[in-house]
Amino acid sequence: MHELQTRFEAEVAAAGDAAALDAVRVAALGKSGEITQLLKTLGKMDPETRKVEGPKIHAVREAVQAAITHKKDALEQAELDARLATERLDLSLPTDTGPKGSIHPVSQVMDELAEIFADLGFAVAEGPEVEDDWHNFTALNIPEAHPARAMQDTFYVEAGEGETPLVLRTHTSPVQIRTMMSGKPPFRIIAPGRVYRSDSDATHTPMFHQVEGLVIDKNIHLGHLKWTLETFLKAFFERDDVVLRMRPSYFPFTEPSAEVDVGWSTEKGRRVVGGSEGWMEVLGSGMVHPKVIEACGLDPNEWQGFAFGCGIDRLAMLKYGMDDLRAFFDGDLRWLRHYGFRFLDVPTLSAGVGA
Ligand code: 2U9
Repeated sequence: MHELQTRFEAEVAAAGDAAALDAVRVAALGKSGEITQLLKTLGKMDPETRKVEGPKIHAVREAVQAAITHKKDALEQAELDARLATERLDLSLPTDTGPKGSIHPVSQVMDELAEIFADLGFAVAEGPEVEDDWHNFTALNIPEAHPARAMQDTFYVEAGEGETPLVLRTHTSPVQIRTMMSGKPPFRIIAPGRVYRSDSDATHTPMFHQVEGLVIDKNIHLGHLKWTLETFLKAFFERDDVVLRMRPSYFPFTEPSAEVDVGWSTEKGRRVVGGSEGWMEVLGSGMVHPKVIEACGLDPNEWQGFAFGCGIDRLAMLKYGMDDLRAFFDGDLRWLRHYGFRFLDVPTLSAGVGA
């Protein structure tokens, strides 16, 4: 074996770290390294000698290069092994999380509603916010001349020549219409979401949130409606002393219709839901009008049910004590920090209704 190969291989083997190994590489294969210099002598050799010496010198260069590469890998592996053996990360240590956002009370209440109604066997249904006239009004037995269709209540979306007029949905009822038309009864759904009405003052915003519920099955009656609303309101307000009063009313899409009041009382100077000092209206409800069931392609003699609707923003105000609806949509960080919820806040009813 060539003397240079023997020497450099020994030096490579002795190199204890990357720096030492690189020094050997420079000494052997660098610009003025010994093997590089030796390679340069090839040019001055006569062809016969070069033929014999050339392969030998190249073999030396390759062997030393291979030894360096091999040693480099071994050193890197050894370094990694050493780090793995000494460095430990404690993944359970708390981290610096930086600024946090919060859950808007409307989202929080929507989650609470979904959870309460899931326990009662209801699924959550969703649909478009830009609706056609048929799904928003006609199918719900709201006649052409009904005031709800008037320009001052409904936001109309400009339609082109011959196009169906579109509206920003004025309630989430079209979601139930779509669900009934695309699925098979029985139905048990809630439809939470944004709705739009051309109205603006301390208690009305042009966009607000509603939740509506719908049950369609055989032999459903007003008793089921009352029990469901009572169970829902007790669970939502987290009190057993929530009392309900149903007053006859009128909605085009329900017959009979009832407005639902809950009893309130005064605690620490605040009016809270529960008790019976007075009444306040929280919901509208009724048995689904046979014409609505028929419009969805079902036989009203076979299928009937109940529906209800209520404002989510109002539910949030009543439960969490806000007094100005407009603040819900101002995006004021101080308000959100005060009334917002932490991400991991779980609804208090995770144990289930009736548990
Ligand atoms: C279908 C059939 C019937 C939904 C209903 C109400 C009564 C109601 C208002 C409460 C306050 C809206 O947010 S609010 O202004 N809603 O009074 N809503 S019954 O009835 C339906 C829905 C869908 C297919």
